[in-house]
Amino acid sequence: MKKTIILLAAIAVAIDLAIVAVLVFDLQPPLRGAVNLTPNIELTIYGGEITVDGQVRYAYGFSPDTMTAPGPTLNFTQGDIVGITFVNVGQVVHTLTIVPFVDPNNPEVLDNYDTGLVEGGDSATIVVQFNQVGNLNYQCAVPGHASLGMWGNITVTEQ
Ligand SMILES: [Cu+2]
Repeated sequence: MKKTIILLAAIAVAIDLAIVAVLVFDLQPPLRGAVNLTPNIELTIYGGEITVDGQVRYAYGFSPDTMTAPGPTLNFTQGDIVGITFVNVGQVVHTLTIVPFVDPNNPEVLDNYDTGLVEGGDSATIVVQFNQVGNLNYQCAVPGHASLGMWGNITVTEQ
């Protein structure tokens, strides 16, 4: 009986601490991805292969004609819900994947922040809410593609 009371008290304290942590430290995920969020920004990013100084590079851009390796920096405001449509205008399969940092071979791929594999000529849309001020990246999750330039910075600034 005494053990049960101690256990219940411990659980109550743990719940209180969790509530305090959320209230005081504003612990919220840096990103929230879900199809049922309604975007306040719609963005189309094109990706594919380009040639720079005779070298094949993999690139992103705001239009098929302005793709660069690395791709353009995406600037958002905290709380923005962004619908990102990735259009693969290249020949080989690519992704657009939001990551904490660029890793060409083993990126941290989370379902809601990843278009999955997009064939040349196809497109895919992800919806992401940027909840935390700071820096993130986007990249192609196909191994080696980020090394060829298929990545970019994301900045999230205060409201
Ligand atoms: Cu790629």
